[in-house]
Amino acid sequence: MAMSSILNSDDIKKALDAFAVAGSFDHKKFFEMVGLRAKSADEVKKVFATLDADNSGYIEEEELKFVLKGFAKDGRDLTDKETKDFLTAADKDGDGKIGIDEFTTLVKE
Ligand SMILES: [Ca+2]
Ligand SMILES: [Ca+2]
Repeated sequence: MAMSSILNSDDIKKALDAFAVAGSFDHKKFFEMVGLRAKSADEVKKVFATLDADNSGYIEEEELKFVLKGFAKDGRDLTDKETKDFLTAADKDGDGKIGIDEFTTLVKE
């Protein structure tokens, strides 16, 4: 599933540019800029499936580090701190990975 079939590729590019500097990532603003907040639960689910590279049903810390590459091939890696902060914000049940319910909550909150 290509992200560009769900989200507008210009919006993705703008969002990636906005957080191009290492350490500047803000998932709330990012999800808003790429238009994900306005998407249906079904579309959010498709985005989740794309980011879950190994189809484990969860986005693990290793996948989260490369989450921006899931949106566009030239997306940068998140720093370790950005990855940890992102995971902490998303992982409501504390199992160290992000499930679909947690992802949906994160996108919409
Ligand atoms: Ca996974
Ligand atoms: Ca979790």
